[in-house]
Amino acid sequence: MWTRRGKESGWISLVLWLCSLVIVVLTELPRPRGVSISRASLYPANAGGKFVCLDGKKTIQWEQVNDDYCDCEDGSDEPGTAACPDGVFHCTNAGYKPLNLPSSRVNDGICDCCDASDEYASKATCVNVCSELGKEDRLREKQRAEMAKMGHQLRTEMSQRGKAMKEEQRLRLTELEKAKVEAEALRNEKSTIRDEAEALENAALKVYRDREEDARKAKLDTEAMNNREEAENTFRKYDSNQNQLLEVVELQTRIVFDKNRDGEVTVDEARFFLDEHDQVDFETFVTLCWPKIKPFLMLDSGLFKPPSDLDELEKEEHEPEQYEPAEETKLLGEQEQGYSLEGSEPNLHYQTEEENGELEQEEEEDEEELDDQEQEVGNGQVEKVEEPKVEYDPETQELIRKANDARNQYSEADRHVREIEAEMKNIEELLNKDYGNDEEFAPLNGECLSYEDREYVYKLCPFDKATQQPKHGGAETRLGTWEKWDNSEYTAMKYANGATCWNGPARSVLVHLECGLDSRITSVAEPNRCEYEYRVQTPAACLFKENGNKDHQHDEL
Ligand code: MAN
Repeated sequence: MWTRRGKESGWISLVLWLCSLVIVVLTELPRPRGVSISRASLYPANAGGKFVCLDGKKTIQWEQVNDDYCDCEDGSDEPGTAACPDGVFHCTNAGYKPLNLPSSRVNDGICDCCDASDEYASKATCVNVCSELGKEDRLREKQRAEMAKMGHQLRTEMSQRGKAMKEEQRLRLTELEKAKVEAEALRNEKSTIRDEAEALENAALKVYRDREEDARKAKLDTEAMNNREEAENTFRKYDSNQNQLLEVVELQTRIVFDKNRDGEVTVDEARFFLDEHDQVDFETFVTLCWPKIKPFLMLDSGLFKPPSDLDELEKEEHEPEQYEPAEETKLLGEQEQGYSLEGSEPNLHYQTEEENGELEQEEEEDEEELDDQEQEVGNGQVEKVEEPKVEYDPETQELIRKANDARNQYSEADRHVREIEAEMKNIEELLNKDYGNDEEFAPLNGECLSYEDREYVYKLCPFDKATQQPKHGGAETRLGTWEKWDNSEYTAMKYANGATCWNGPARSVLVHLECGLDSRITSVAEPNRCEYEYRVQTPAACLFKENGNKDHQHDEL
């Protein structure tokens, strides 16, 4: 009596035996040489001793089939010889893979079929090696299937990790959404506190600002008054006949107005300073003439100096004076050197001793003013100098401190909101990425694979970028940024918009994905300039189908 297991193995043996019987019967199925089993029915031996060419154009005697003479136009009467030019010879190759050959290879002295059937009448000594080849092939197929199975297992693990990672990120996103609401509420609170503190600070500082503004206005008023007073003094001094009018002749006696320094003040020179009038009253003098005369006198006193004067002045300090100034005026170094002043620009360097005294005092004041805002540094450049800090009363200081504190706290709260938003954006991008049918490619996100050839180190950071780094120095080149899957089967990725080639396109990479037990780049090529192809193996690409995994279906065995 058979046990259950015994019964099962008995059935299996029976099925196998029957299969072998079918195989033997099929292999032996009578048919002309070079015809496959599937086409045997096209060559019926019992058709009244006739054969109809497969294109139906001609009927010949059955004996003419494979008689080494081509009768049919389509070559169908000579499947087992080389007689017809377009004939096809079929090797059964029992135990291995069947093969169709161009019939010209029949008996050509080269063993094409592993069962030696193509060289039945040649000198070639072909041996039937189909069984060995079949064995090797089956072993290879078995190993491939095992690898595919293992790869599939690894793919499943990757898919589980990918799904878990996405789930984790979804949870994190929910957490962040909540945290964002809280952080925004805190930021609003800090914003209100800051606004209140700033309002108090502003109110306190306004007192100081108003004070400063009043001081500034007062200073301007004083300056205007001083200017008018100065103008009035100058007017009175030059109005020698005291008739309250300043006339051309009166200015002509003042050598300071000798613009071209020819030793005489001409009518034109005097009229220039009187704004082209022959005489002016005080009000006209203040508004129209004083603005011309004052800078002229200031320049004359040495307050404004042309840059080239510096050398001359330095020289003057070391050389004895060679020219004694005239009674009322003192001639500075520039005139000694014949420094010529043309046009209307007030460039003269004459000044009265009296003027000199007044203006020196002004100069000192002005220098002090300059000290407040700017200071000349070594190489003649002017550097801003901070105005002296206002001393605030303790209460204002406390309000400023509180406002600063409130501003800092607001910035901190705002920074926190922004950090949360940035993390949310990253997660959303990650969740929206297509990582394959089962998220199997997700674990590759964030990893980088590299590959070295003779010249470069190539990198691929899946879903991010592909790069190329020269091994012997030089900067890394971006070959492309993740663009998309290149097909719906998830077997090719596209990285585009890399660094542009000189006179060429932007670099790009096509990544071919193949099944492998680990993830790595197996080769890199540049088939066209700046167009790269990576081959990458990864378990994520191992799609094992129980029945459909055989690439080569044996149609006969
Ligand atoms: C570099 C590399 C090469 C590329 C040339 C194009 O040398 O990126 O791969 O072909 O530039 O000029």
